[in-house]
Amino acid sequence: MMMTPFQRKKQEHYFKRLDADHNGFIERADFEEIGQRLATAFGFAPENPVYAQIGAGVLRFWEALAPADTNKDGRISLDEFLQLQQQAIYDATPEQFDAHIGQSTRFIAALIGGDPLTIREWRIMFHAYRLPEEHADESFRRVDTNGDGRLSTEELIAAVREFELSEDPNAPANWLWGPLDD
Ligand SMILES: [Ca+2]
Ligand SMILES: [Ca+2]
Ligand SMILES: [Ca+2]
Repeated sequence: MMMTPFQRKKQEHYFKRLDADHNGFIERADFEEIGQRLATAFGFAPENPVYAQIGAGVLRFWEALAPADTNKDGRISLDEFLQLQQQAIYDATPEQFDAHIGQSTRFIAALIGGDPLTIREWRIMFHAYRLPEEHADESFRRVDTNGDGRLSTEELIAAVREFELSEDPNAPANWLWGPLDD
């Protein structure tokens, strides 16, 4: 199924969030920067081996996205990204979709703090990804659907699913990466 205009808007929003240096392309450098910010925010100095481990973990996201670079210029344009998301999400069978979001969500949760995540870890994630930090708490509150002050991986997977698929302009998970309209 072709992604709807609202789904496309959310994918464009997500693309802009991943483009950490805001040059209009997702590149390896964006993920290097996210890894450095994440390791620093967790209090690791560059000489600590954990710093490099975190960086390598974040780079796995880049490696997973790299096949989207169909014109092989070493960076992913918005069009290339939308094409990848169309295939991975909207053309996928429900089983393929679940495997795709389950794997990537578990991986990111493990990287930023495990299961469940605390609000402190969520704020660090917002900082590392250059998401609007003033909205981290509100995003956490909306995605923490059972309101226990912790984000389980299950809640996070449900939020990613809602972000990718929902047509509801008021869906809580529209706030996953901060408000859509900023
Ligand atoms: Ca970039
Ligand atoms: Ca490209
Ligand atoms: Ca919860």
